[in-house]
Amino acid sequence: MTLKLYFAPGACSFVPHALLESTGEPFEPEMVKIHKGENYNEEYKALNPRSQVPVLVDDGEAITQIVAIVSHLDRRFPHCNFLPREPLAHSRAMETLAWMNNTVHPTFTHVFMPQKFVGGEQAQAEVKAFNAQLYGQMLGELESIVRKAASDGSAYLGGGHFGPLDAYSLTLLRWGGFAGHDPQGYPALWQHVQKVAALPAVARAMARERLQLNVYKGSAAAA
Ligand SMILES: N[C@@H](CCC(=O)N[C@@H](CS)C(=O)NCC(=O)O)C(=O)O
Repeated sequence: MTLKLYFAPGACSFVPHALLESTGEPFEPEMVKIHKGENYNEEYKALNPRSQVPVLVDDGEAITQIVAIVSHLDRRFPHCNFLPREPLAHSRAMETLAWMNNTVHPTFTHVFMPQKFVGGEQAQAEVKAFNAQLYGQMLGELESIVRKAASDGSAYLGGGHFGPLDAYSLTLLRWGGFAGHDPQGYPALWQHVQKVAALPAVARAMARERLQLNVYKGSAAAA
């Protein structure tokens, strides 16, 4: 079995990257420089015609989309318990994972790459400002999710084991810094993310991507 992950530093590909590190199994990390447009070259487009990271290649089969990759890794490495086994807890975890991936994540994309959604500098500035404010509300929702997990006695967002919700929370709160939101404004989330970043496997993924946890430089920085 060979596993290869195409990732970009600081991107959403951090989620499978951290999970793969925590399996303890060998995998090949392949960096894609999206800031240099490498995801649009012909070779990469042959791998993923949508030109996005992450891509997980498992024994020659390319799998895209975080939700699908997470599900694949969960089945591939059942002993890691990336997702809860109990049916309702599993559905709750998938509910939150889907929300992170289909709502919170694209809201940040509107902040980071407004040019993907609208033309013209002024319209782009408006899209960016509107979504940066919306993103802050979503981090507030994530703060409530973290508080609820803690009050339920769960060490991690999916229950007793580190998993995709924890890795995604780290990524989303980091991105919040780029959107002008101080991570310390979300105390439970910030505390949780710091705990997750200290896990040896997560720390290894962060070191490979050279990630700084707190990228907040003031609210004006997002403007
Ligand atoms: N729904 C996709 C989202 C993937 C995505 O948005 N990837 C971003 C990085 S966070 C990307 O590759 N962007 C490059 C581009 O669009 O040019 C997934 O779950 O994999």
